Amino acid sequence: MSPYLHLSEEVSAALAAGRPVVALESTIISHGMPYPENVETARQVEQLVRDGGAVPATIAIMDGQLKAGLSPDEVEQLGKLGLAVTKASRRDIPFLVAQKLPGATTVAATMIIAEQAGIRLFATGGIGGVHRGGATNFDISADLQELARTSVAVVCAGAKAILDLPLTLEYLETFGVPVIGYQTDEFPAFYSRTSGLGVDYRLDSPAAIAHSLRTKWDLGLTGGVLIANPVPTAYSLDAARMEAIIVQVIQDADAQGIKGKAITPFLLARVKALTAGESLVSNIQLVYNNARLATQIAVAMAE
Ligand code: PSU
Ligand code: MN
Repeated sequence: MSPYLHLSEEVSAALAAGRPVVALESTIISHGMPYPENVETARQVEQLVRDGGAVPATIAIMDGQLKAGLSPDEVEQLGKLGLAVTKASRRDIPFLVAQKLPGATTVAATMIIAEQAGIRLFATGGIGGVHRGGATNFDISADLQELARTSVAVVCAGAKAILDLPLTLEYLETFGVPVIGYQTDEFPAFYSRTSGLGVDYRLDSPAAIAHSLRTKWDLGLTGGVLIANPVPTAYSLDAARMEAIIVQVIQDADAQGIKGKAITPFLLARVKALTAGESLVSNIQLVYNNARLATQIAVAMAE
């Protein structure tokens, strides 16, 4: 095991015994939601994973180590520091470790650390993707490249409608990343259950998903898999209404010259403001829903 990797006792014991473990990211804690909802959500997600019979491994960079499994104090720290913690993707990992600075791991960085730890299932809210205008501005999340190369399955509610969803799916197709729809034929759009776009394979049970994942990796086909799980109906927001809000917030970002990795957190916060907090409620519920499904798949894979 890498000397930089630090597993909590609980995570380490579960992995050694072949018991199910679910990875969770920390950018969503520090950059994706406001305090204290972020910390409350992170704790609740861990509880849901435990209730489902798996061990949660929240992942972050701290004290010069890649950590899988955080203490409640560490989660609190990441949530309170918020934007003061560096948003860490693949490129950032060595510098944060070398300088012993904290890093909130994105989907990409969380996948890397999960794979090193031997964790195959990861639950989040939504992945990064090709941004609108991506064909000319090249704003394509490093999450997509990570899905192409790193063998971890990511359960998400699709990609946020702030992105260009058709281009995001094209990109995944080019890099051989399968997109599974859980009990749906449609790729969900994060706050909404529908996008008008399809998935590659619809699978209706955690066991069927577990079987496909095992088969892919047994075949020697390395790389990630995207499992798209629509937000529960009760928390789904109207797609047309969200589209109008998103067009507005992207204009705000352009007008304020927001660039690079600051864009996603900026857009999320603006959407929350323009929906009077409704988007945050929806965001929290879809994360819970994804944690439950990832746990069921992890349990099925351990059987
Ligand atoms: N989805 C959320 N909230 C978030 C993110 C995704 O509901 O905060 C984060 C994830 O950590 C994802 C990152 O990896 O946004 C993508 O950022 P970028 O577009 O800069 O690659
Ligand atoms: Mn970007």
